[in-house]
Amino acid sequence: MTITITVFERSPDRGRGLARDMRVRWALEEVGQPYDIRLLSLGAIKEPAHLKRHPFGQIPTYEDGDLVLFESGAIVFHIAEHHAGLLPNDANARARAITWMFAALSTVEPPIVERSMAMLVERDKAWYGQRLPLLEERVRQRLGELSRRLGDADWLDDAFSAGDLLMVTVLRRLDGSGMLEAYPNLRAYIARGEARPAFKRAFAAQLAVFDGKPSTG
Ligand SMILES: N[C@@H](CCC(=O)N[C@@H](CS)C(=O)NCC(=O)O)C(=O)O
Repeated sequence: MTITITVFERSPDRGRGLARDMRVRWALEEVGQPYDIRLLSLGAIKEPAHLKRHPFGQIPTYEDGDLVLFESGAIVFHIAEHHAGLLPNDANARARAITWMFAALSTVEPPIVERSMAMLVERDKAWYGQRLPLLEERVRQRLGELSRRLGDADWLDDAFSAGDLLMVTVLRRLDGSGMLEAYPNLRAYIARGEARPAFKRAFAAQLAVFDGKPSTG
């Protein structure tokens, strides 16, 4: 049974690799699992057929036979649990890698998304000028803390893991914001993630959809 994931038929980020199917594509590439894609419009993700897959009407989803999953973190975790390469075998190292997965999605991503959403939908509000610096300060706080913890290590906990995969995709959302400039080790960390052959294959596959040349992974 081939894995099928849902992705946007027209990428709102104009092919920058930020839509969250990128995480799933990258994880599948890391473990060498082929997959098909189901292209969906922004309208189709809110229709009953997709709401059966995803209660919140979003992408990505993951289908493998009878199993249907949503939430990029849960999907990456499922892939990592069933294939070698994304979680260490040692029990404690594995628990730490899973901790970093949660940290990426529940501690680092929210302030980054909050800032982007404000820039997208609150620009015309009277209070926008006062709110934005507060949101940026929250992002900077997390970046500073993460930067201190990473130090000069290559990855968050010894070998590359699903924790790094998620953290790199989260940090990439700040691309073009200028906010990463103050953290050279985080920029190098992102670049190390992007240099992985599996990332490059995933990025090319997502970009191909934006360019109108979709291919499966
Ligand atoms: N927490 C979810 C977030 C999913 C999400 O926000 N997906 C975006 C694309 S990256 C989406 O479908 N946005 C359209 C919408 O929410 O209507 C996950 O990690 O999978």
